[in-house]
Amino acid sequence: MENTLSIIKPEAVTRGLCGKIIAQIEESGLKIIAQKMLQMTSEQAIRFYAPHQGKSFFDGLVENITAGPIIVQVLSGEHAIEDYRKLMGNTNPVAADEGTIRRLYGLSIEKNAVHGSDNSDSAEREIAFFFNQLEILK
Ligand code: 3AN
Repeated sequence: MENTLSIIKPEAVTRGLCGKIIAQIEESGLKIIAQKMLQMTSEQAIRFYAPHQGKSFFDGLVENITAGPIIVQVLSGEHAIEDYRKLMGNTNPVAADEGTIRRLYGLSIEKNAVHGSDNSDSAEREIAFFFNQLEILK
């Protein structure tokens, strides 16, 4: 089994979309094996998004992710990383396939409702950023 980190971003949480997004995740067959709600500080966000440091959109990334509460989850599945990226859809909601989370609920490329790890190394780093082993179901 493979694990991936999911974030339901502030623009989705404040618009009351958590239930719908979580239902879509569950219906896809991905299993939620850890979940919590929190609000990131700027320092935490800068650390979390360190791989994007130097990119033109970095400051906006930090601003958006700290704008309100988020839900962080560990999702499990045989191909959880790829499956969740398919379920999320393209980074830019207007380019995302019909029925994907970002197409349905994303507002813009900056406010695209959800985050999912993009490979196994980042999944490991991102999961460890938010969860300790005791918080993740086996
Ligand atoms: P994804 O989340 O689809 O893996 P990444 O990892 O390339 O996309 O980018 C991380 C986040 O940065 C995206 N979720 C999006 O919110 C933001 N982002 C990516 N590309 C751009 C861009 N060209 N302009 C503004 N924000 C961007």
